[in-house]
Amino acid sequence: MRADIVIKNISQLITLRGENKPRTCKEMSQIGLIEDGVVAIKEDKIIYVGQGELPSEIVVDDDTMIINADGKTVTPGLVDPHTHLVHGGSRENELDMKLKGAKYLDILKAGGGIHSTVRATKAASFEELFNKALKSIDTMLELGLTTIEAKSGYGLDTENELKQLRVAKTLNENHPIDIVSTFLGAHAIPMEYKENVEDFIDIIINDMMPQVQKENLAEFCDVFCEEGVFTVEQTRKILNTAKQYGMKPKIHADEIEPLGGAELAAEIGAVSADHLVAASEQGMKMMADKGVIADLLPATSFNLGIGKFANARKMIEEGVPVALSTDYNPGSCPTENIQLVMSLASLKMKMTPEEVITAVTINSACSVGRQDEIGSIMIGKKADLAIFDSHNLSYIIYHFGINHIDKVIKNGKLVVDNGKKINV
Ligand code: IZC
Ligand code: ZN
Repeated sequence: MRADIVIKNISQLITLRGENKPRTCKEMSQIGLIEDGVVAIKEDKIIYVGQGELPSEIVVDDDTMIINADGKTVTPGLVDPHTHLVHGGSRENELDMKLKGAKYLDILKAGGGIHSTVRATKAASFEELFNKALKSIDTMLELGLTTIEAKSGYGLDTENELKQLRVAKTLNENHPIDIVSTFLGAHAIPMEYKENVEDFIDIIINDMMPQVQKENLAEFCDVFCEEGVFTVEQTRKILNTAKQYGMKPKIHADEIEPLGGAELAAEIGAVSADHLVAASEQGMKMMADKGVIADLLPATSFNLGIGKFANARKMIEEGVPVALSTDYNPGSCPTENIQLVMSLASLKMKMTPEEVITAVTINSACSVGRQDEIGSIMIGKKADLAIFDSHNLSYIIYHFGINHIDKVIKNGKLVVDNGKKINV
């Protein structure tokens, strides 16, 4: 078979080969490392993965692009399963409040936080939202991400929730990064519904959800289950209804207060429970039992400055599959940098480099339901690859805060070279 692209002399080829299932416990350390690795690609698929030279059945001709990756590390394209990509405005005004001691939930309660981004998102046109999000996904691509999840949640009315989701859909159709959409109409309670939350939930269920389904705008549904936002009962009702509309549940669970979000995620069979900084041990055990993925977001803990990180070690030891995300959003985590998240996961949550790379590839692919196509470097899978200018995996995590990407291949096409997006 003729190869379109060959990557050879790879110092560390991290395949993550194995079953297309979430990995936990010791499986999170089994990364399928090949030294002096070689990968061949035809069209948008991987056709060979091995060591040393290519076998004779893989034909290389004058048109084959040969990439010499001597001194470099190759991983599956990274996957970010939790972002709030599409939004208007920014919230640098909260920095000063935070420095003076204001808490995230107090700012929200006073009509700032998510509410201020809702105002900016409603005021923004489709084009403005598109252009702002485009800048962010270009950055994400240059950092090695090839698939991301993106949530709505800054419209909080039907028209503006749909506007956000349509922006994500159009971006998906026009950008190398694949975007998996999540409907997060239950992200905050609009100030005018403070005294009658059930009326707002009725709008989410009876107005927003049918429209989202009709236009096929979201695969997942998420709820911000938190003190002063949506209760466990309300979250249960919203997500059980979402299932009837064909959306798979995710939960912003136990981010700040231990409400029982982890337990609820297990009870309703959520694909993932995200944050879990305050999750109970019982909740973790229930998640392990039901195979709910823990999407952990250590850059959010870092930025909120609460000094508390999710107990990743306990989760991995209890058998919960762990994924990692940026949580890119204008409030609690204004960064697109998944490589910084990888360093924070290691430094602050004591995850090993092997566990970290598992968490941003196959486990995060599972968290967005794409494990059969992406998340590992195996014959037949999509040719989504990240090439790091680093002799080994540990160096990427140890040398923190910068972009180590040399090249990115998405769907079998070179889309980033020398760390910069190229026009394809
Ligand atoms: O805009 O503050 N936690 N949602 C739940 C967020 C953070 C995003 C925001
Ligand atoms: Zn979030």
